[in-house]
Amino acid sequence: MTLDRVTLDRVTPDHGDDGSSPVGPRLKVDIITIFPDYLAPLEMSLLGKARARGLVDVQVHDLRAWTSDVHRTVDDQPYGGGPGMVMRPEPWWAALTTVTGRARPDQAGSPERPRVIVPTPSGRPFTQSLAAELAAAPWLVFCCGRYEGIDSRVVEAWADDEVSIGDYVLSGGEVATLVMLEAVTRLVPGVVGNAESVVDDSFSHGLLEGPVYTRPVTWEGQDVPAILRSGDHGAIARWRRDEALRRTAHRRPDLLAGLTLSDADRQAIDSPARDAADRTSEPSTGSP
Ligand code: 6GU
Repeated sequence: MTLDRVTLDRVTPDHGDDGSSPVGPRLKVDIITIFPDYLAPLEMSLLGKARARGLVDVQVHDLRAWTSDVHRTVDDQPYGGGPGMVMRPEPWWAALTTVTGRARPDQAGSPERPRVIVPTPSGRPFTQSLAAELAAAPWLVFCCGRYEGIDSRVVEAWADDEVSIGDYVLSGGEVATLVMLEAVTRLVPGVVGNAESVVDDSFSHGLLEGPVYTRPVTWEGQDVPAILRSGDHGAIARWRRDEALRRTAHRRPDLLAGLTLSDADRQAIDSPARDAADRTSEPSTGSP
């Protein structure tokens, strides 16, 4: 696949049987990067389908289109010295004015203003609740930095959020943007067929999801827990919550701190874990 300046074109809605609206996408996304090819996975899977159905509209822009020198330079040495390079403000400023349709970040009068997000390891944590917030926005712009980051004057002026996807360092914001967009777009109404599967996910209740099973009932000498085959929906719901509580207590005790637990919940946590991974691994320290 060849991806150039505006590579992943805006898609015309096809009025599919999902009831997607002919009035336009639920979510518009612009991504600015020096590596448009990195965003190729956006064509695939659930998000690719959502785009084909016109629910989500994604455009990828090559930052170098807004350079004016023959070498299309996007970086320069950092003031104050130190290793690495910093992304120059000029191409970013020009890209953001074009993509947002605003001459300046604070321009009054333009009706629609996108939420501008800068992925960076020094950002605030990306969480399920931020994903839900972004999924409710009409328009997002992701600015993918490379090297030591983007000149801070651009970020100060344009960014609504600086966001990190975890406590490790990636070489650029592209993969972080893919991660965030996968989490965000599945929350856009109509993208995931079964709305319940979105609600039921790990983190939506503040707990990790417990183990899941399908046929056959016996595999490699291990049976599916009998309770899941009992037809007793109350007992199944209690069992699932107990498993979720035990798993969360073991793997992510930090998540439990923020929850209000019943006596039954506490009892589940205090009884021995039955999950294979929980039996064999060292207890979690609570820090990532
Ligand atoms: Cl959002 N960007 C980069 N470059 N590294 C990261 C990150 C983001 N989140 C965690 N590490």
